[in-house]
Amino acid sequence: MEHQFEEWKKLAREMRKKTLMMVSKANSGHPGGALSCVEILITLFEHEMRLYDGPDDPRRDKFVFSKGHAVPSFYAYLIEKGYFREEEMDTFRQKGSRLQGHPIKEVCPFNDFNPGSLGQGVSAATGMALGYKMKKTGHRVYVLIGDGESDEGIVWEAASAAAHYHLDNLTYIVDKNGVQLDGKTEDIMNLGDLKKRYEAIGFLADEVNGHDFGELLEAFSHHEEGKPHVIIAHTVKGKGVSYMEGNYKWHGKAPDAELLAQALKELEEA
Ligand SMILES: Cc1ncc(C[n+]2csc(CCOP(=O)(O)OP(=O)(O)O)c2C)c(N)n1
Ligand SMILES: [Mg+2]
Repeated sequence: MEHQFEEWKKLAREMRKKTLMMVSKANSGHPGGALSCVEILITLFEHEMRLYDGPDDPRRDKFVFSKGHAVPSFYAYLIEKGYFREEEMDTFRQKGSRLQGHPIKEVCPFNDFNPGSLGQGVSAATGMALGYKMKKTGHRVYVLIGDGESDEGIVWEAASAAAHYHLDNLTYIVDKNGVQLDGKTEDIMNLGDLKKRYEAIGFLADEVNGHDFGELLEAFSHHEEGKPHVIIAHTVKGKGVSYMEGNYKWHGKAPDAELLAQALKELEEA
């Protein structure tokens, strides 16, 4: 596994570099939340999800990128894996591109919902899991949620339904980077103890360091019959770039050429 982690760390660095290059080139996008979920995406797609023969395989597990604004690191992953050509990076957020500011399921592999309005992906993923459960297809559904996104009432309506209908084929992953659009989550709308909240509703809940592959793998291996699963992943917004880390100002702002160069250098030397 150690060898695997070394490979994944290299992949994480490349994903972070490409994320920043895309956002900088477009002069638009959301680097902070894209950088915080890199290890979560790698663990999901390199280990946890059953992808079988790829995006078009009807048997594969489903993925909802509910905090869809943070998609550049997912595009970077798909570029690294050859699902998008490297040149396509330059079209990020341009008209007609497959790489829109929020992923489009018709053109983005492994993306099973068109997100954008925060909270809705959680509700959609929960409905999908209910459908698969009723049809006994065996599909699992995974949804990536932001901590700021967790202010949305719809998240909690969905969570209640997930527990009520015993959706043990459903996993919520909360990217708890502590920061939302314009400040710290605890200052804007304190979420309290998320683990306890989910447990009180009826979830199996884990809390991990969301940059630690070992902890993520361990949490993903947990399962309890009849319960939906939530993994609360503590992360750093802007992870890997000194001037972005923990700073809400980089939620939705692109680095210029000079700051991009600094970021790429830091990632290379880390
Ligand atoms: C319903 C809705 N309200 C507001 C927005 C605008 N918006 C985009 S990102 C964001 C902050 C999200 O914060 P968080 O979920 O913590 O994301 P992350 O830190 O992972 O980037 C907001 C308010 C939106 N996309 N949808
Ligand atoms: Mg956040």
